[in-house]
Amino acid sequence: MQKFDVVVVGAGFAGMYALHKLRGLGFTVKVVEAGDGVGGTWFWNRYPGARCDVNSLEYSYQFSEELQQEWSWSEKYAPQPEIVEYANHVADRFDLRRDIQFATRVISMVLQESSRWILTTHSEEKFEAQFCVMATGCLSKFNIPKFEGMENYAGEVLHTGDWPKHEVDFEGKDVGIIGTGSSAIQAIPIIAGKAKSLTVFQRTASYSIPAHNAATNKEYEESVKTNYAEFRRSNSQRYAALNNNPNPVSALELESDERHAYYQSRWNDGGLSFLASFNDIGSNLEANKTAATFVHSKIHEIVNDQAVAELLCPKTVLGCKRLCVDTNYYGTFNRDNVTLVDIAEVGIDKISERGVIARGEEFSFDTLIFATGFDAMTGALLDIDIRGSNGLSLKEKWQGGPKNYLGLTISGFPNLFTITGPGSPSVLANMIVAIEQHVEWIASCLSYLRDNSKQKIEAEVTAEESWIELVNGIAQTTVYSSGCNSWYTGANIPGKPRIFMPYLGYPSYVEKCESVAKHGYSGFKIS
Ligand code: N01
Repeated sequence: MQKFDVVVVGAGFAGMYALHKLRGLGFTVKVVEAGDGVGGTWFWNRYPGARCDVNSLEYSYQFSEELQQEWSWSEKYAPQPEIVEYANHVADRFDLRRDIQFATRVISMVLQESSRWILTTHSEEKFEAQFCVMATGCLSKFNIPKFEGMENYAGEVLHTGDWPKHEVDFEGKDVGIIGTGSSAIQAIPIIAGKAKSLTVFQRTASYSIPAHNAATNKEYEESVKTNYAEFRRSNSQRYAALNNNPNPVSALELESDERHAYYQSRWNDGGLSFLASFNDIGSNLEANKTAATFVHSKIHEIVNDQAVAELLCPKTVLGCKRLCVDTNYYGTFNRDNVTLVDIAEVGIDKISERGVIARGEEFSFDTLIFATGFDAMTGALLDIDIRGSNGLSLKEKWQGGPKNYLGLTISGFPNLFTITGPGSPSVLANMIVAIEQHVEWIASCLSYLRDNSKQKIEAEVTAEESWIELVNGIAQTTVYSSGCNSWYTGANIPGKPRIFMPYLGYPSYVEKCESVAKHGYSGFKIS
């Protein structure tokens, strides 16, 4: 059995940086990755139109000044192949591959009395490690709902989160797509331009803001690179660690015309910074409604058929589900070959041999695409049979919902760390910024243990309980407490416990992590 100080599960952006950082500190590290390449979510999500919705000058590593100076993004929002190219460049540049074992899925992890972990892979290979770092991703276990008759469908089936490596040919084909979240919203305009027909099954309409993507503005790139460190530092002070130009004014302070004009300017800028148009969109339902009403007006302006436009207008609180960023999404519904099927009230009856039966009608397809999302944040972790102290399984521990401390450690599971786990800012912050912060905190913690000749660290139950209370308490002060249904709460997976998982507010999270470390890892038992 191969033995290491640390085994990292996953070679996405989190696993790659964990390897680089920990190896640099002199730990022996092995990364085990299910896919046959690096890049994690960007490795798997190869659907047409996939691209980042955070400016690539921000959605990139900052741990190496040389790396961030030498790499140039071709577009403001890099497309998926370029992000994978970047991941490969990082893997080569920092010689990561020699410590990554690809095409290897970890299926179980068992804590030994020695507080070391034994990991077993799908091919019965075993690794032993003193510490495990779970870099398994928040959106990596894709979800195909259990529709009746699935097994009967004879056409091609695809999922946006597990897209084939070869190019899918849509030419002359009748295509159906279920779901209208971020993935579908990016894929629909591209597929519509290729397929003979595209039928979109919408259960819940999404708010989407135009990306206005463009080739990288070289002047802007240069200005950022002139003082990249300061650019990163100032972004990290922002709520979501994004350079989103927050407006400190309440939406309710302005007259309606003035407010509309301001929303229009944000719409023209495009992207996620729309959420920062006013300081209370995320905390006050009345303010939120003004943003929603503005987006509704845009949808009605863009879409010719007003009945279709009305169906595309979300009735939910803006931001409850992740805001989408698109290129010509709403306008795609003006095409003759695109049909919107509203299944909000009725759902999908079943899948037949030829396609989908909904609203009492059968829709026949050559290709059926599931853009039905993920068992988010906990799915990939719970897919592994993780057994901690006294044989307790993580599944049992989390049967009422995920509980942990700092989003990084779980009581009963010593020497195990999660990156961008539930209870961390992760998906509601710039992911790569959050990843680097988590990795650096873990690296400092392991160095501290080594320097103090300690073998074991475990979150205290009371610290964990207070943390969950804190995460929920913060969410209660926002519009997320208004009954939001989304993968943030587990609501998209039938039977999954409902709990708001992300920690809201990157800067205050960092402060808490730093304070814990500064106070000798308060809230942890160390031995
Ligand atoms: O998944 P989703 P996604 N019957 O869960 C529908 C990130 N991301 O892959 O809303 C019918 O958002 C479901 O309907 P409803 C980003 O964080 C980022 O699109 O549950 N429909 C919904 O419309 C994003 O939030 C980027 O009613 C069913 C859709 O499927 C996250 O990934 C790009 C159904 C799922 O939407 C996930 O996005 C892409 C059922 N039984 C993704 N079950 C960028 O960076 C589900 N649906 C740009």
